[in-house]
Amino acid sequence: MKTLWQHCHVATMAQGTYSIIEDAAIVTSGAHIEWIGPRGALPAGHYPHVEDLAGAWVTPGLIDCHTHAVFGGNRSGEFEQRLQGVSYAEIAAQGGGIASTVRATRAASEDELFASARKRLHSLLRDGVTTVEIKSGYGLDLANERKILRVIRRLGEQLPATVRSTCLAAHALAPEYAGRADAYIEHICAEMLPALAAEGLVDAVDAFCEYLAFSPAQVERVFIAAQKLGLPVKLHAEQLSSLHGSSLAARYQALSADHLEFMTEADAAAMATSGTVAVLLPGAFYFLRETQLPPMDALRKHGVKIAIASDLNPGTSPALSLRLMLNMACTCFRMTPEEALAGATLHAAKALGLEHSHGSLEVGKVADFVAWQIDRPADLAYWLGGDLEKRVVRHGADVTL
Ligand code: DI6
Ligand code: FE
Repeated sequence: MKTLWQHCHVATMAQGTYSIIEDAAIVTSGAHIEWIGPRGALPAGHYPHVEDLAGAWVTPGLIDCHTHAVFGGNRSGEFEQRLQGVSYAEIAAQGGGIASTVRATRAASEDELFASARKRLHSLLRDGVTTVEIKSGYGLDLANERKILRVIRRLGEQLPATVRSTCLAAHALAPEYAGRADAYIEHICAEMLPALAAEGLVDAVDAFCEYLAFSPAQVERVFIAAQKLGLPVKLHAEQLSSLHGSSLAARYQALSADHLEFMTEADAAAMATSGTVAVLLPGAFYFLRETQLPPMDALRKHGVKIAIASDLNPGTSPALSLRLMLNMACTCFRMTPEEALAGATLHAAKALGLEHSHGSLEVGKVADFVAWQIDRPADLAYWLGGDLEKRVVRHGADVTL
């Protein structure tokens, strides 16, 4: 079906800037954008289906390119403990932290995980998200990683959003392999990744490169195994310390390196060369009360594309609004609202390898957009959460929740 959408202004986000069209019109044909421009230049013709957007500001549908939205239980009890002065390390030593989420996730059925993740995603989607990446990583064995990835695929089938699935089996050491990290990495490379990829459950492969997780040498083995399977890689890097995981990611043409508070200028230069997107996660920065800022000047100087994501997870970023992350990116990282919006649209699409079809409103791309009742695009990074009046269109059809 062909539809003319009008009575709106558009921030197309082409090239990662607002690229504003005032008094715009959009023609969608099926799932795609057939024409977009000033209404005065609309090609003459018959448009049987016309939608009035009531003066809205239209942006691309928001893209949350880094979440861990599928997990059992939650860790609000640990949050209370931490605020009473118990350290993250002490909590982990008592069996808390990632290990407690792994236990709860293993104990949950596929249906239970689906139901709890669906509610969290509902919050993200209500806030204008039309594409979301979800990582596994709380299963840490073949059966449980498979269970999580199957839930991710089901969410993609049942929710009005494009869902990309990332295998993060190398998130933490599986308890069965305590003291044998290299053997766990071997198990991931030789058994888990080939099996899960063959089942069509994996769009990309991620790992956690950190002194309390896996070393660059171990991550490199995971990257080599992923590339043998034809899968793109991403990396959690430089969140708590500087191991130059982001430079390693760049050497493997990673789609993105994420977190990055402790990265160096040389890491930024390497990422710029490989076109690896810097995914910044202000929710985790805020929730952990981190004080080390990501090197914004180096990222800008080298022209690294910057994305912003929620990192939605139970331990370090229980964030249910991507727009709130845009605000935090501006207040905490001193990004401009325009940079932040590019970070949740075009650059987030690139972090998922989807920049040719998603992330900006241009002819030929998918018709995923949000018509916001706001005064100007900066409002999206201005309000602290809340529920802005909007219409959400995905693949050319109204999917407002
Ligand atoms: N970095 C994080 O912030 C989360 N995972 C990661 O690699 C933490 C996940 C958790 O604490 O459950
Ligand atoms: Fe993460």
